[in-house]
Amino acid sequence: MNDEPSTEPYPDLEVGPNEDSAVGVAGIMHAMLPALDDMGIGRTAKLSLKINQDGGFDCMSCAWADPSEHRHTLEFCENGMKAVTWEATPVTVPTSFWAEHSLTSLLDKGEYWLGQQGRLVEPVYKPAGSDHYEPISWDAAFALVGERLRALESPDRAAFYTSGRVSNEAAFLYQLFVRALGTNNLPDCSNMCHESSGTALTASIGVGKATVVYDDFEQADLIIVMGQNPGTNHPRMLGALEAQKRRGGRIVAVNVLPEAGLIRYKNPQRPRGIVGKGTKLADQFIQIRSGGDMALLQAVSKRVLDAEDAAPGTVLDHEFLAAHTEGLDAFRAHLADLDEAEVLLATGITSQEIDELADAYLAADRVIVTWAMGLTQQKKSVDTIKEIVNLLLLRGNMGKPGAGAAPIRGHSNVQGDRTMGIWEQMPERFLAALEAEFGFPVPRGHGRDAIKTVQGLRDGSIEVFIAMAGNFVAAISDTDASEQAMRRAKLTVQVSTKLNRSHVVTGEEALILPVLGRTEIDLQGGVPQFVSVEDTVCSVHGSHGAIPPVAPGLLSEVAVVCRMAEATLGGRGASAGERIETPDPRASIPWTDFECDYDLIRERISRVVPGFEHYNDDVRRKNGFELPISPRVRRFDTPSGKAQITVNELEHLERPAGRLILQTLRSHDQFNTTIYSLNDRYRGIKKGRDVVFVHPDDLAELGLADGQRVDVVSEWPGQPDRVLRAQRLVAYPTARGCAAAYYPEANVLVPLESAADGSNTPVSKAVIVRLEPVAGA
Ligand SMILES: Nc1nc2c(c(=O)[nH]1)N[C@H]1C(S)=C(S)[C@@H](COP(=O)(O)OP(=O)(O)OC[C@H]3O[C@@H](n4cnc5c(=O)[nH]c(N)nc54)[C@H](O)[C@@H]3O)O[C@H]1N2
Ligand SMILES: Nc1nc2c(c(=O)[nH]1)N[C@H]1C(S)=C(S)[C@@H](COP(=O)(O)OP(=O)(O)OC[C@H]3O[C@@H](n4cnc5c(=O)[nH]c(N)nc54)[C@H](O)[C@@H]3O)O[C@H]1N2
Ligand code: SF4
Ligand SMILES: [Mo]
Repeated sequence: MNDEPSTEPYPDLEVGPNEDSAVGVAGIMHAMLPALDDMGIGRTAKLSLKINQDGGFDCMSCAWADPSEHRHTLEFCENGMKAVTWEATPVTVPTSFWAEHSLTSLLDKGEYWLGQQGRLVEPVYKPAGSDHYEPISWDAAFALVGERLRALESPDRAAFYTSGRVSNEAAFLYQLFVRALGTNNLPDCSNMCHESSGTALTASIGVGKATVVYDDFEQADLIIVMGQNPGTNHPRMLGALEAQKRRGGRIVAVNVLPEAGLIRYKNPQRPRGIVGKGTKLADQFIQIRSGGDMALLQAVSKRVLDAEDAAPGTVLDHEFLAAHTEGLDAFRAHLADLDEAEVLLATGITSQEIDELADAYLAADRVIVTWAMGLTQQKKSVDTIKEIVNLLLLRGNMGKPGAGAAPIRGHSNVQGDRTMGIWEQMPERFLAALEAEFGFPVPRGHGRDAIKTVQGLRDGSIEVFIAMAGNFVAAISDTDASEQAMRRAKLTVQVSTKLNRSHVVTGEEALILPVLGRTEIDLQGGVPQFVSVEDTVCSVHGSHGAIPPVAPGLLSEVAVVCRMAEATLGGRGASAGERIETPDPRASIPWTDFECDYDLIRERISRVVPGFEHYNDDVRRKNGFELPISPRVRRFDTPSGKAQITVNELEHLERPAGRLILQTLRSHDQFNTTIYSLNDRYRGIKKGRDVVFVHPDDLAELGLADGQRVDVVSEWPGQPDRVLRAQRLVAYPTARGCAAAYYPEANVLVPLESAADGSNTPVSKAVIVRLEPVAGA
């Protein structure tokens, strides 16, 4: 470990009461004023009218879907506007910056400051032994990448990270390049995010995606929102929830925290949202103990089965179960022994609350369950999500309008990236199709995921790390260990729009390759190109840049991939740096053509990826097209052809005496590692991030007080303590025994070894910590 994990001190921190409603005019004002300030009126107006519109650009923030019909003139939310403003700022990093700032000096700067420096506009290179980046030409930069990759003993000694903002077109070419090079080392942000959802859903229903479309939300009788804070992270989802409420639907929120957006919503598009109290959203709010969801779901399923026993033939959807599922009997036998006392201990709620949820479930013909990180970043995430599927299947809540499973994705194109092959373990079907289309032997062994990449960097088996977007060292768990590992790399390359921590913590040699953002017009040979993305309900549509690039000479992500590939593979071979004998098909992948005309990329995709057969036509349709998802038509592509009702051993997190279970989460003014401002309006925090939220009764029990400063210490057997220094305690209505602190700062506390069973996702939502008062504070 480093001696002192770095956190920024915030001398002006203010703590006020938390709020119980989200958005409204205040929200839009909060977004528009900084936008006007940073971008000016012309840029702001142009971008506001183009965001999420047909023929405009896709909001680069979250993966929430756009309405299929009836779009508003202004079709975005507060946090979408913050993301646009952050990217489309006219401020750029000047050439003098690199000479003025050593890497060592930049280590003291936080993500907020780094982002404030503006857009990256020229490629820069840090030679081995130097403490500074310096400008480098594009050609020299690509030549260097090619040389270093070809010099590797094996392509498996490089890892190629992707963050979920990357377009389908760039992602497809990137994985093509990586597989042509000869490795499946394609870790991505999904490994830290919804991997658990993909793993569970694929096992249970044969596909790792949502089984609902946009319009299903409005038609649901009941929506259960679990482990998700939509008011901040998917704000326009509140509009869909409000629409469902207006049709008489019910909502149950299951969360550790009373998040404002789950309780009440003031829709700025409707008069009531501007002047009134807004719409009450959650009919029932279940304040669950961290990690208690599996117990809750099993307990509800048991009540459903009991109801069936009491009135045989009337409760379960027998027709559906018989035709489309297997495993019911074993499930029933397993739940017969469910120990209610253990459930109550795991969830921290009462039997009556569980009854109420079960009654709501039984009363509804159409149920959707949505979830996000509160469920996926737990030790037992995969089994928990399988229990969601179990519950839904019991009453046939899949493959009918208004019903289904809906993991709500994070990054705006994280799902599309996976569809395009960004995954270290793509299925054989995809790899074979890629091989047939391009004619080179595609590697088959599984590659490295995010955690295994850090382990490879640490033990020296990964020497080159290349990242398409993202901020890997800040996003991955165990910051100190991960940073130390990254420093062992021979070369690190970051393809980015703005500065972040991953540019500062580098390998021996390092490159930053700046790219166009989604707001910007992408001209190739004078012809504007567009890209495409897939949202959380598998709808694919185009994204067209709206404003001129912030500086001349920036390349698109597609161009960067093409040139990197050309410089690496052009006539040269996959393994051991050997020359590929022509006509090796790898040497003839037409990278230059792809760079000039993105239709050519989509044409190749249409021959490799199912659902994209008419890509170039379909993507040009108004509002794009929907991918076929088998469970929506009650087809389950599991080995037996049936949806699996699974048996999962109940396990919950034990909390040792004097300890708390800490979750790491997002403030309202950040996008992952990007910090827009130091405020977290709904939770009452201003001008600072060095806080830890704890229940007042737990504070009292631990002999601590609101306002006091504490070191937050995480423990892992056999390892030295990990410490987040001097956080201000905030008495907060979280579930008892649970605490919360902001990600990415709190990543210093998450042990690399602490990962979800089956998905290897870092357990970012359940870190056992103790709080130690800071002397004199
Ligand atoms: N503005 C903005 N939008 C974003 C992002 C952003 O950073 N900013 N990030 C994007 C990305 S990549 C993602 S993945 C999503 C993340 O979207 P979320 O998953 O909503 O993000 P988190 O802030 O991690 O919030 C986790 C929620 O789960 C709850 N929770 C924690 N533990 C448990 C538990 O054990 N059980 C239950 N039931 N609840 C629990 C927390 O209290 C919190 O409300 O948002 C995306 N959208
Ligand atoms: N403790 C803890 N850790 C977590 C989480 C948590 O809840 N708790 N959440 C996890 C989750 S869900 C995720 S998804 C990961 C996120 O991990 P990442 O996706 O790696 O992180 P981001 O902060 O989204 O990446 C932001 C950077 O992307 C670059 N960027 C932005 N836009 C573009 C673009 O258009 N093109 C290019 N090339 N670059 C761009 C910018 O340089 C910016 O600094 O973090 C994970 N880590
Ligand atoms: S809900 Fe998500 S995608 Fe939609 S405008 Fe808001 S931030 Fe952007
Ligand atoms: Mo995410």
